Amino acid sequence: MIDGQKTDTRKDRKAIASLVTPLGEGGIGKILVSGWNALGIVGKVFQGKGIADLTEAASQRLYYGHIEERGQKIDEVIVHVIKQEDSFTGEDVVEVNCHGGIRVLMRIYECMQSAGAEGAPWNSLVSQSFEHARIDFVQREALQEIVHARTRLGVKVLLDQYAGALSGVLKQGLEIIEEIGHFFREGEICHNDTCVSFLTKLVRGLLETASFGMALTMPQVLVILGKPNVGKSTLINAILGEERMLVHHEPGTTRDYVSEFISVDGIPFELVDTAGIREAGDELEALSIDITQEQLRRADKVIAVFDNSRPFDKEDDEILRTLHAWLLPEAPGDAPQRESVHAIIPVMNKCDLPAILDKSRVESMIQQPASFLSALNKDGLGDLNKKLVQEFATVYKPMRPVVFNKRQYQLFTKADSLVKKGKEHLIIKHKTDEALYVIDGLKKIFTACLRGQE
Ligand SMILES: Nc1nc2c(ncn2[C@@H]2O[C@H](COP(=O)(O)OP(=O)(O)OP(=O)(O)O)[C@@H](O)[C@H]2O)c(=O)[nH]1
Ligand SMILES: [Mg+2]
Repeated sequence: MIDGQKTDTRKDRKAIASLVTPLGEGGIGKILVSGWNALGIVGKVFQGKGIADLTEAASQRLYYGHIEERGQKIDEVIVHVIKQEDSFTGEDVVEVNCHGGIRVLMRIYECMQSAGAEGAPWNSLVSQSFEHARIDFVQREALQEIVHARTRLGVKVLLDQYAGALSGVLKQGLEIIEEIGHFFREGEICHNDTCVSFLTKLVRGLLETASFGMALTMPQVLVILGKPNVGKSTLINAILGEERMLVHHEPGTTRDYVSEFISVDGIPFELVDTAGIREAGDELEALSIDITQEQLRRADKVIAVFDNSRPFDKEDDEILRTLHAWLLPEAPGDAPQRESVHAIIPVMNKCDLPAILDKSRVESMIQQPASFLSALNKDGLGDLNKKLVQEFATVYKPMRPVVFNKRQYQLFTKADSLVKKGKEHLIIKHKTDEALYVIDGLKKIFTACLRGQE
């Protein structure tokens, strides 16, 4: 009876068909059909060479043939059959490899739907895999992030998390939590102090990887700010290594903002050039300054550029005031939004010319040592790059567990404060109730991280 019910729910669920390659011109396109009856569905429209009925296909085999609808050939294809026991989704999978191109791909996609599959985005396959416990929630998140990764390092770290680096440590943590819990419930001898200190280190260690991991999956917005003509666009060109930004000796060259993605030691940034801030002379200038302010609001970091070859003036002062306002809390009473330590990087540009600027005016306000460089000659960029990534441990070791999104970060922040608050209870053996409360809380957090519940 129970078995019968199981089979029914399985059969109630429709197979899904997903376009797993982008719709566009290309040598090959791929559609995946996944579900208990995937072979039957594809079999309705597949005329294979040497195989009359696709449901009799062997797992992990390729079959050549055509997709046909009402006797009309739609495309020449190679299908790859992967039976449930071998498949990523945990259900039977048929990969239909056809020619690339919007028309062919869409037509076959429609055929699969007429044959009984439900059209779904590619990440539904990842969800199916999660539902069948082929992967846990952290692995699912890693897999979904890989397609958005901007740098090679990002892909590497996410692939390791998909392979189970973070999940492994979480499972290890759960075992330790169980062990400590067991001690309190049964009063058995265990090396409790060692367990607790191991757990504390584990949570702390994971939390410390979060800024690195989140920087990989959510590129920081890096805004270049400065009064007109200090060399902002030249600096961006130097960083990008190409003449992308419009540079001109007249102040006010950049009117709109331009952004580009860059990688510094594998950490992605969205680099935003802006119009120089100063008192607006005309309406167009006022508009470009508004656009700069708007970009500033979404900035995670600011490179504040000053001209080292000219005296500090009212316009530079305006930049310092703008930066000061940027650091302030959004509403009175809120915590400051940004830590000034890593958020503002002062840059003295045009160091190929004699130094005139009084740098102490800048450094005293920003409280950061400035980078001295010449954007024109591409001199001194190494120091700036170092400052951009100084807060991230970019020397990555294979299979290191890394916290890589906000959800995980928030869970570990909770775990960290729980461990901190409950540490004494966990070590002092007679405070059983308090200890069990902490243990229960930690167990919930670790489980939520692995299974995806709140
Ligand atoms: N000597 C020297 N000149 C530079 C340097 N960097 C930029 N310049 C020159 O300064 C002028 C202005 O450069 P831009 O990069 O357009 O300056 P900007 O800050 O983007 O100016 P706006 O877009 O007008 O706000 C150009 O003539 C550049 O060639 C430098 O390091 N040394
Ligand atoms: Mg410019």
